Amino acid sequence: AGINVAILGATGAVGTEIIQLLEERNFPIAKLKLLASPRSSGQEISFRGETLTVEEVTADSFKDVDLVLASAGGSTSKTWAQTIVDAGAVMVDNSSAFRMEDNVPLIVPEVNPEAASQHQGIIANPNCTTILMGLAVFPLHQVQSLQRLIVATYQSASGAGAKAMAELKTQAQAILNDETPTATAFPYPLAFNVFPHNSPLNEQGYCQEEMKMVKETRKIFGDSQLRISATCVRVPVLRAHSEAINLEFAEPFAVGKAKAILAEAPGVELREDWENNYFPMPNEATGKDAVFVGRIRQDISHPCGLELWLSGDQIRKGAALNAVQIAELLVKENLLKTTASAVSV
Ligand code: A2P
Ligand code: 11C
Repeated sequence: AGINVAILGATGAVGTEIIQLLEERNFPIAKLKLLASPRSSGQEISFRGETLTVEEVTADSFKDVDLVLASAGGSTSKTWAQTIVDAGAVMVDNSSAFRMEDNVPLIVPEVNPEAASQHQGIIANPNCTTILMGLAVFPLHQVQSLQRLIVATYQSASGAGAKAMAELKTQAQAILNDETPTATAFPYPLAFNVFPHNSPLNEQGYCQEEMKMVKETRKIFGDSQLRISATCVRVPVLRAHSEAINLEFAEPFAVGKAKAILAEAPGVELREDWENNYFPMPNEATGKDAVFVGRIRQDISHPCGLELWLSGDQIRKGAALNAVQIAELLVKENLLKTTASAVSV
């Protein structure tokens, strides 16, 4: 048999990685359809030794499709979601469009795979920073309930797509040539610079990216009261995000115990060499599936606090890999069917 799969946003940073992962992980595909905007219609992409042609997404695109992996931005997802569900396909959506909808499971397979069975046609892939944080924090939260989480992010250009990655390189080159860098994908030049995440600010002074970390983590952990505060910052790294995380528990959490738990945690790789001051770095996390976690230490300001540091590939586990793992979960649990039109989008 095999599954008919469509990738919406096949030419983007995440779409490109999804195609590679489907091949690498031998996902049981009967037919793969590559969809994007009219701009890239006709572009050729190779998959399993075959050359596939990118098509413009239209109302007919989803006929005979079982699974859509969407990564073309929130507005494109909103435009096509109902058509996809009406066609009887399941949509795994990488955008933020439906994440907080009650009838849309928001899934990190290592954390809350059981939520997949509740889907009504759409499953959302969380924000990259949320996924990476969830992998490191949930195994500890399961052992000792978390009281409060404070996080600061160091986010790469890839979070803003392929254009932003190209722009970072161009800007770096311009600066090395003593030229003035220009910025279009970002509001300011990112090369040799850092700035707070540029998503819209709310009345409390938090940007949208920060509130995604708060709300999405609560939904995935199934704890609507979890106290979280985030500061999201863009750094001139191409494609892996890092995070400094402070965790407060009700009781002291022994550092050795936390390390032992994280050494066994799915999707996590412990990386620390204290003698050599060697800890996770985004350039080493790039292209890797695991989230690298290290620098786990007692918070000297709080007896029940732990500090940790992580780096994880934003495009891979932060987006494409998580989406493909959700697809694998749907196949494994026989959930690749939908009660068409049950979802309101
Ligand atoms: P295209 O290459 O035709 O613009 P990234 O996040 O790396 O910028 O990628 C965004 C992806 O979403 C690309 O594949 C892009 O296709 C696709 N995309 C953007 N806008 C649309 C749209 N209106 N309809 C379909 N695909 C879109
Ligand atoms: C960033 N995390 O790094 C964002 C991009 O909700 O999926 C992805 C936004 C999202 O800027």
